[in-house]
Amino acid sequence: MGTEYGADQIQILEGLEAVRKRPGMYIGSTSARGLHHLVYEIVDNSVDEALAGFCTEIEVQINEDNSITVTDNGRGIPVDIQKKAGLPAVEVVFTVLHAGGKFGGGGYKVSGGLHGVGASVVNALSEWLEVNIYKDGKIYHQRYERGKAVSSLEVAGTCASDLHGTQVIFLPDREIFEETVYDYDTLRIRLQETAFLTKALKITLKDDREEKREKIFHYEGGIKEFVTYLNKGKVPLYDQVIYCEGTRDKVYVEVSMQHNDSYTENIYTFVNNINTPEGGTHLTGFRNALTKTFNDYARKNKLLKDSEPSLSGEDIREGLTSIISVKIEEPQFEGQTKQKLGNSEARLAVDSVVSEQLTYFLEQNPAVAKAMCEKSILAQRARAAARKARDLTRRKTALENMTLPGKLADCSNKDPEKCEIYIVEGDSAGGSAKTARSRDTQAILPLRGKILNVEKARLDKIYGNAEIKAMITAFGTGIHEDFDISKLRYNKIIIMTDADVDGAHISTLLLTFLYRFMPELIRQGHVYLAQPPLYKIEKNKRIWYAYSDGELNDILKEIGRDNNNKIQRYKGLGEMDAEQLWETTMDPERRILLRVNMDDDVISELDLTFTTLMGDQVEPRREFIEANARYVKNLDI
Ligand code: TTJ
Repeated sequence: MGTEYGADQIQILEGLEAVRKRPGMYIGSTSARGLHHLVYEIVDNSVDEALAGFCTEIEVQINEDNSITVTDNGRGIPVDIQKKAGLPAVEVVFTVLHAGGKFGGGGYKVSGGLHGVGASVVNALSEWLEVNIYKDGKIYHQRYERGKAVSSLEVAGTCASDLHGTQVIFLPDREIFEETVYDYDTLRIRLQETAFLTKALKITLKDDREEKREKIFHYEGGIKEFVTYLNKGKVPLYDQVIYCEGTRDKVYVEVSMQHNDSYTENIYTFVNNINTPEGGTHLTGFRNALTKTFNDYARKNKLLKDSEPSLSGEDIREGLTSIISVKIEEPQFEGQTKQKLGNSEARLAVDSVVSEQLTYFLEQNPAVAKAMCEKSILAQRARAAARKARDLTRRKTALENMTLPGKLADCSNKDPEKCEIYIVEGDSAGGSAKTARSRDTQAILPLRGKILNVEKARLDKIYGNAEIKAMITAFGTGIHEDFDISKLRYNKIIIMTDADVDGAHISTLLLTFLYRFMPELIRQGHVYLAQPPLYKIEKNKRIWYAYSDGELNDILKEIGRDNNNKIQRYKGLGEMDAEQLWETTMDPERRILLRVNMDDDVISELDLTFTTLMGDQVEPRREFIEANARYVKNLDI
């Protein structure tokens, strides 16, 4: 084996060559994102085995050389010869394109999402990959290099006769990937999400590199615990997490939900464990059921008088955290990014399961029903007030072309592509920035004091807020359903705050606003954080700026640490004069900008930071501020 090539083998090799030639077609990208995708592809096979009821534990280990080991305790990939290919089934899994998930038949498969491409693609993109299968007292082993088998499947040893499972070890190919260092937190977030979605499955993540770490994710309550986790740091409106579960027309439905005292809706939907950020039929079914069931209950129990209007879906969903998870045999994905569920049977199934079980829940828990109803009625009133305020601003747009805010020092260039706007904390820093800027392309909008936390205010108050109004008019795009990216007046929106804890907090509040009201701006990469220096070092009339403590040390090492340098620690933007501000933070040739990212694949770090950490409780918020830099990843110079 491995030396004689039949027609089948040649086809196989051509298939994997195609993967190596155009990796992006198969895993989306060869950046860090694609690198992490390899792990998900492999782990998804074990999750399928768990969904089939044969695997209870998965361990993922990042090894010292950034190779990855995935081990499960499932039945083990079949090792018998597959007639069609004349090869052991396991070899087919790793060498034939799209062979993944074809064994056993039936059941729900995780693979099938955007890049659910199977193990052979991971193999093709790995410098080497080894598989060990524990089955019937034997350990089967095979090794591949850049997709090609370099040994035949052989029994490499014996094991206890009741031991069973699969282990895969692979090293992503440095010839293919621009980034080959795994990020623990990226894997942690995704694996935790998978564990929440797969009730009782235990997933261990180990980091065996310099900084040893280990985390076990194991949730008996599944998505019920997911909601509790998402509501951490907020005040729940009632103690219970409502949970509905059932199967209709072969669609397995699970829904969990709980209201908190905030005003935002946080609903995450999944199909076969794959996040569907654009929603789809399962979400529609849920919304229908919730609105109808709740109104029916409220009327029947006189929480709503006959004379009062029905509560809208939006009113009922205010402050709702919910997970909708369906498992379906043949999911159909629609929409521009193929992230929206299209199967109509999913709508009917979710509607039916939720209607039935929510009705029962409300009848059993009248106090919860009452709390939900009171909150919804308040939401309804606030929405009416907000509508009035918004209609006013809308009319303005139509009639007088909306005047730009007075505090805005706009740029003279009229080509949005070339323009950028600095959102600056405080009037004094705003003043320096106005002097420092390049008038042609840089606009400055100074904001005063604390920015409103949109997670903790109702719409009417938000629309009435001067700073928020100023930003909305300056950007030009409108918000929510009115949002129109083609009207964006600046290609870059740059948040510039002091490099301290207060500054970090203000950045967060601003990002929260952008994230909730104009998420497309972040998604399309228009939002940046300016990076003012932390230190100025002066020696013999020469000046250095350091943007981190590490950099300060490097500079001091280079120029020598002595009494002749005067080191200045910048406490705020205000301590810099206009020229310094320009040199260090605003000059497009010299500044450092951090682009704010949003990853739609998983409930992103950004999402979690906002949902878990922007709430009322003090401790998580402090944690957030300390970890503030984490959700800002791409470096753009
Ligand atoms: C399929 O149906 C027959 C019995 O074995 C089933 C199977 O293939 N199970 C399975 C595959 N468990 N674990 C895997 C697997 C694990 C890893 C880490 C990687 C791959 C490609 C598959």
